[in-house]
Formats: sequence, structure tokens, C-alpha cells
Amino acid sequence: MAIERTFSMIKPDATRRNLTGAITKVLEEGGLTVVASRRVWMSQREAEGFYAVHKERPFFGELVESMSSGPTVVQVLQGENAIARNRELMGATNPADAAEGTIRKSFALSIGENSVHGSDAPETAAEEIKYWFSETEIVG
Ligand code: IDP
Repeated sequence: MAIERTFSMIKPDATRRNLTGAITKVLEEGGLTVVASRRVWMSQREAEGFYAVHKERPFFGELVESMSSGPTVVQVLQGENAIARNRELMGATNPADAAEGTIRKSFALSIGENSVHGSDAPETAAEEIKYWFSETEIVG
């Protein structure tokens, strides 16, 4: 199986509730290794840039507002099929639809405040990692 890297964020709704450790524990116990990690309070402009793909969606304003409302932990995760594995550990976007034992089922407050982000494909993983990290900050 392929060793991949993916990009992950622990969102402000979760850092505010001191869930950084609990969420990272699920990721690590799920077979992923944190190979880069940094806490950032993103500006509205950074949040708009990161989520540019969603700019026409009705929830865009709410999303940017929420992502710049407090600290976020940006991470690079590495492991076998890391992109799909992380999405599995995260659970569905809406916590009401998320499977038992997933991060969103355990911790998310709502579809907007859903505690984590994870890249959905190899191209987006590469772009998102590059948006937040330089190659020297990633120690695999
Ligand atoms: P994902 O995070 O599971 O990949 P996406 O559809 O890519 O889900 O949406 C990106 C983020 O936008 C979600 O994680 C969530 O925070 C927010 N979002 C998506 N749909 C809604 C909505 O209907 N209302 C408010 N926020 C939403």
C-alpha cells in the first residue's frame, strides 16, 4: 500500500474546547503519524484563500468567519493511504451523519463547527500542505 501525506486542521471550535490532544490521539491510534504541526490564528484573508474553492457556496461567509475566530492547528499526516484513512477517521461533514467512533461524531458541534478538516484527494493534499508548510518543516 502507498505511503501518502495529507493535510489536516483542528478547527477553532475544537482548539477552544482543548480537544487538540484528543483529536490527535484518534489520528495517531488510527495509524497516521503527525510529521508537521503548527498552531495558527488565521486571518480572514488566509481563510478566504484556503477555502477559495467554496467561495460561491452560501455558507462561505460563515465558514471564513468561523475559521478565523480562534486558533487552528495545521498538520501534515503521513501513513498508508493517509488521505482516505484521515477522511475515514474524521467522519461525514455533518456530525449527524458521522459514524460512531469518528472524530466528528465524538466532537463536532454542527455541520459548520465540525472540528476537523482533511484533504479529499492527492492534488488538494499537495496544494493544502504547500499553503501552510515549507518542505523543511515536514519531518517524516
Ligand atoms: P469536508 O470538510 O467534509 O470536506 P466540504 O463539503 O468540503 O466538507 O465543506 C467544507 C467545510 O465547509 C465543512 O467542513 C464545513 O465546516 C463547512 N460547511 C459545509 N457545508 C456547510 C453548511 O451547509 N453550513 C455551514 N458550513 C458548512
